[in-house]
Amino acid sequence: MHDSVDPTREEIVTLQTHVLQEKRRQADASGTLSWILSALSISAKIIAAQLRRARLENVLGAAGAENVQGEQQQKLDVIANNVLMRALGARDGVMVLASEEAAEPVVITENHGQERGYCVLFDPLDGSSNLDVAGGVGTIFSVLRHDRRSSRTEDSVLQPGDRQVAAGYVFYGSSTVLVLTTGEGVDMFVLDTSIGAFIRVERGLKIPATGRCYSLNEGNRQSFPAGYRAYLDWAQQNGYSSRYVGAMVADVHRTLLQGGVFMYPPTEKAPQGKLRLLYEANPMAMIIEQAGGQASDGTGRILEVQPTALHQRTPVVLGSSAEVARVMECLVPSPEAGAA
Ligand code: P6P
Repeated sequence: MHDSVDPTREEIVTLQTHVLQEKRRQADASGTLSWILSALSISAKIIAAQLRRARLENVLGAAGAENVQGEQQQKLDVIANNVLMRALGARDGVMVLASEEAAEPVVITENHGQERGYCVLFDPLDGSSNLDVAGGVGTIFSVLRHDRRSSRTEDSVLQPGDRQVAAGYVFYGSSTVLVLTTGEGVDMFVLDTSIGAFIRVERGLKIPATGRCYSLNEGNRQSFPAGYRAYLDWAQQNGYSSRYVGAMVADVHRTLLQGGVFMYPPTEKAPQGKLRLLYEANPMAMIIEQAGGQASDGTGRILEVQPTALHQRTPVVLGSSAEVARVMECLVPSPEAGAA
């Protein structure tokens, strides 16, 4: 005998319904941001479908070119980038697109009339080197309003992360998960491929306040600044676990759901860290802070950094508040600690 299900308790909310609900809550919303989020959703579905068939259709492996980062582009990096450029470039309200795969921002339109347009920045396929081993990869996105004070339209992307109006990621793992914030909490959606829709599975997601797990590439330990090495000694003496996929979306997604701390410290090879501020660190920092966690560049909030270049990099320490605080105690010992 099935318990009677109260139909009003089991509301089925798709990403589209959720976006429309959010728009209705914001009196001045014109719907342009909703259109942009819809384009990101369509892009995610297309990319997910491409990834699932990559090995079968021989689109794995290197594309035979390097991106602006000097990294070997994977074929699917190029495919994912093209999908996002096409889907977003056709949407009313998009003024500038910026991608990890493009040296410069792409200006879609110089003027969006009265209403301010938007800039969308993205890493189309983060962690793509994991693809050849069927590992988790992701798309990371950040949405800013166009800054009319910018002398050049493309410079509008150089805004601190605090100015993001939306941010999130798509994790292509055992399921395709989209995690989104528009500044009022974090919501999570899972793609139901049988109906081609993202279904909301978490509303107001919060990161656990603690988590006895750290996530970083320990192969770089010898070139970490001393404070990071001191933290690792402390964590290992206190029974912490280590988890590291090598794809930021996978590592941050696990940290968001289970707690802990994810880091990419400065190294000799990457003195400013490896991760990019505008389309990796900022969107992830907004998600983590909106979920109640913290995101630092090792000295201060990532979201307060004033960018000076599209592809600039930053150290990253993000996750559960208590765990980030512990790392910061090692990086920036308090005067009391020195006196103790
Ligand atoms: P490493 C993937 O190449 C990436 O940009 C991030 O997704 C990931 O967190 C990091 O680099 C991994 O870098 O040096 O540990 O392989």
